[in-house]
Amino acid sequence: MTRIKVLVTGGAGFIGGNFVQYMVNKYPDYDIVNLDLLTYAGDLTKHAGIESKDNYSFVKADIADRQAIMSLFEQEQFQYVIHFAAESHVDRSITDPGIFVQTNVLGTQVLLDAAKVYGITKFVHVSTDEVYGELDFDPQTFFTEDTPIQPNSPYSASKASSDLLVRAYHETYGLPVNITRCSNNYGPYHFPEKLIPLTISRVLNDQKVPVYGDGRNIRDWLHVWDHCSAIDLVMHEGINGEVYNIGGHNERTNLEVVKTIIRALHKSNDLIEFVKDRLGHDKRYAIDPTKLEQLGWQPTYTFDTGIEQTIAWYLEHKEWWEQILSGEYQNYFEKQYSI
Ligand code: NAD
Ligand code: TDX
Repeated sequence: MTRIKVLVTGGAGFIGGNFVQYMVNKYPDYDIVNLDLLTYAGDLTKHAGIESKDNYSFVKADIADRQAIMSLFEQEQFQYVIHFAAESHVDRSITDPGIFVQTNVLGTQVLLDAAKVYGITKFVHVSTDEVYGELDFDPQTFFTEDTPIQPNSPYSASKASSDLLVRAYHETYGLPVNITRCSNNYGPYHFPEKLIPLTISRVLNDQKVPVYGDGRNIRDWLHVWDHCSAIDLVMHEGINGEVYNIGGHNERTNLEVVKTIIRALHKSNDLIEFVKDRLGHDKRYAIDPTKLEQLGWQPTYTFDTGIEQTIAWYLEHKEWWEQILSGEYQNYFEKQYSI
C-alpha cells in the first residue's frame, strides 16, 4: 500500500508545530514532512519527542524559493499540503510589512504553482479571522464565511491576498483547496511575543504586562489542539473550494485575559501597564463556526479549561520560553515597548 504523504509548511512554529505532532502521533500510516525556514518564530527543539519516528521528516526551505519548492514536490509527490508557514505577528507587520508580502503572498503562490504542476488531493490554506476586519461590540454579530473581506493591518492584508490567490487557483485551475479562518489560538509552544504567552512569562518574572489602549478590545480564543482537530477534519472531509471558519465562542477582552492569568498565578493586578494603542487596532473578532460544526467538529476546551492547561504547560516548560527570551527577542521587546 502506498503511504500518504502530507506536506506541513511552518511546522516548526506554534500551530504548525502542534499540528505536526498531532498528525505524526494520530496517523502512523502517513508520512509527515515538515517544511520550515526556521525564522525567529520556528524551532525544532519542540519536536524532540517525534524526530526519531519513521513517519516524520524535516526539510529546511523558504516557501518563496521556487526552485527548492518545485524540486521537493517533484521528488515527494505529496497528496496533501497543509499550509501554515507565514509571518504571523501583527505588530511586526506594522513596522516591517515587506516580509509579510514576500512570505505570505508570494510564498503561497509558489506553493500553489507546485501543487498545480505536480497534482495533489487537497491544499488546505490556514488563514485567519483577521481577514474579515473588525466587528463592533454588539455581541450578536459574528464573522461568517460570507462576511466581506476587509483586512486592516499589513498582516491581515497579506493573509487576505493569499486567500484570494488560493480561491483563484480553485476557480481557474480546479485545484482542490480549502481555506480555514480560525480565531486567536493559544496553548503549548505559543511564541512569547503574543498576548497570552507574553503575559504568562512576564507575570512569572514579576514584570509589567503591556496592555494596549484601554484593554477593552475583544478576541475570540481557541486552544491550538482544537484548531488541529478542525484542520484534520477539513483536510479529510472539506468540500473542495469551501471556506470554513473555526472558533469556539470564547470571547474575552484583553484585560479579562490578562487578569485571569494574573489571578491564576496569584500575582497582583499592579503588574498591568496600559501602553500606547496598536495602530489600526481591530476592536473585536468573533467567529460563527456553524458550518464547521455541521461537518462534525466540536472543540474540547472552554477558555477556562484551556487557559488552565496552558498556564500549567508554561510552568512545566520554562526552559523552552526562557531560551527564547534570552536571545534576539530582548532587542525586539525593547524596541516595541518602553516599559
Ligand atoms: P508562527 O509565527 O508561530 O509560525 C510560523 C512558522 O512559519 C515558523 O516556524 C516560521 O519559521 C515559518 N516560516 C516563516 N516564513 C517562512 C518561509 N518563508 N518559508 C518557510 N517557513 C517559514 O505562526 P502561527 O501562530 O503558528 O501561525 C501559523 C499559521 O496560522 C499562519 O498562517 C497564521 O496566519 C495562521 N493563524 C494563526 C493564528 C494564531 O492565533 N496564531 C490564528 C489563525 C490563523
Ligand atoms: O503586548 C501586547 N499587549 C496587548 O494588549 C500584545 C502583544 C497584544 N495586545 C493585544 C492586541 C490584541 O488586541 O492583545 C490582543 C491579542 O494580540 P496578539 O497576541 O498580538 O494577537 P492578534 O493581533 O489578535 O493576532 C493573533 O490572532 C490572529 C495572531 O498573532 C495572528 O497570527 C492570528 O491570525
